[in-house]
Amino acid sequence: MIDLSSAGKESCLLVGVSTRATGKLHTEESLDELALLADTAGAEVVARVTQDRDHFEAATFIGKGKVEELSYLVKEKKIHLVIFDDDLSAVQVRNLERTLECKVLDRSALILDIFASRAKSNEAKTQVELAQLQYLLPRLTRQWTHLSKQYGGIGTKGPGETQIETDRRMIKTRIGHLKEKIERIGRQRITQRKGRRKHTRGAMVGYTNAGKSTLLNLLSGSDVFVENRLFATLDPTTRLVPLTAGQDILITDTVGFIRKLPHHLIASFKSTLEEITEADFLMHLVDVSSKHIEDQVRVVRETLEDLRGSEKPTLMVFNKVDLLTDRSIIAELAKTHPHAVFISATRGINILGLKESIARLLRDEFVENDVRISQQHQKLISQLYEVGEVLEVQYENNSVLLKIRLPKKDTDRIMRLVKDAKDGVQELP
Ligand SMILES: Nc1nc2c(ncn2[C@@H]2O[C@H](COP(=O)(O)OP(=O)(O)OP(=O)(O)O)[C@@H](O)[C@H]2O)c(=O)[nH]1
Ligand SMILES: [Mg+2]
Repeated sequence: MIDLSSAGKESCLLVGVSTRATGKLHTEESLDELALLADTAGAEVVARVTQDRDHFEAATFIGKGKVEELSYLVKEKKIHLVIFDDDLSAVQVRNLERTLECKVLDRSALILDIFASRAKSNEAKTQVELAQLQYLLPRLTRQWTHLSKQYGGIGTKGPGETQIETDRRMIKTRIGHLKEKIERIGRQRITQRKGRRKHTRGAMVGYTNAGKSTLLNLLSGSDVFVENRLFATLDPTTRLVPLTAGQDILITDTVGFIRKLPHHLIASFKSTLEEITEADFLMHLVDVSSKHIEDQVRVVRETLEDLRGSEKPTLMVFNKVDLLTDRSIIAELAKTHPHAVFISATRGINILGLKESIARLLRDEFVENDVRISQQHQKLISQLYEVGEVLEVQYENNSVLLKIRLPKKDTDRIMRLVKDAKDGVQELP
């Protein structure tokens, strides 16, 4: 076993493969990000290797010559860890570890490891453990067990250490328990959200490190953890934000996204991510100083599509304008994103403009309706109070007249219920 406490940081080597489809530049960018991930995980990147290749070896992912080159580098530079930017199969990891005689991880395993070290709350820990076990299950072999015990450190913490020795069946049972636990936590969340129904709710989404938590702190005067590293936030935090005189809204800040976010992670963070899908509107925060703006915007949009949150009314917010030396980018982005707002959360630039844009979006996305219902339909009346904001009430004979503001997306459904009530349909859902 290598004693990492005395050896300091684990030294690592990054490996990327560019195909004709992805191109060299894209691979380099993706490796830059992998280097940031490795740094966040506590490793020191000492070398990176790329290969142009249009087909992958079933046994080793990269070609034989490249494996030899890696093997040489690992010995020469005393490398503990080789990280591949693409997903590897269990067989590929096993073969590579055997030849290179060191630990081999892929990007998904690295991200899972970061999440494991970042998870603080019971909920986040449970979700990460579930994702790790699901990732591990098909990779669980005697060889892997042996290597993880031998090397320790990045990629082998969390449930790995305690669960790896137990058999597959026990892991499956554990997965079942974790799923139940997450479902229980999810139900508590629904109850909490119901309590917040009175306010319009927004969720902050964006690439990791875009400045979501910084902005929430500024808007609400709170103290959410902020750090210039990836995945500082795993647990959702909701805060009351004064929008205009007389209107407060709730904004939730949650986990950031990244390229190739492991599928298991998204699936097990379902209850956390529901804070996004259940919100009335989204603020998509983008780091305008990044070299890869459009790429990051695309990744966030694709992830939202997976979560079925892409239909929400969304305000694009370009943050960190204070870091721009070339301000022509703003004019360009304003053309492609006509309703976007440009701000700096740390410098407090254009925060008033941001609040005005949110208020405008809310005006555009919510509609006022006049509704007349017989007073006998108490259940429906209270439902209307739950879904919308009642602006005026009048009583006329046996009827109630409501002026109500409803989200556009709910209007059809609610108005259909009102019509059914009028037509004498007894059973209301
Ligand atoms: N220069 C500058 N830095 C900013 C600005 N907003 C945020 N930052 C910095 O960007 C880094 C990341 O900020 P966070 O608020 O933690 O970002 P996040 O989007 O919550 O990140 P995750 O929780 O990791 O997804 C921190 O070092 C912030 O100080 C800004 O307007 N200008
Ligand atoms: Mg954050």
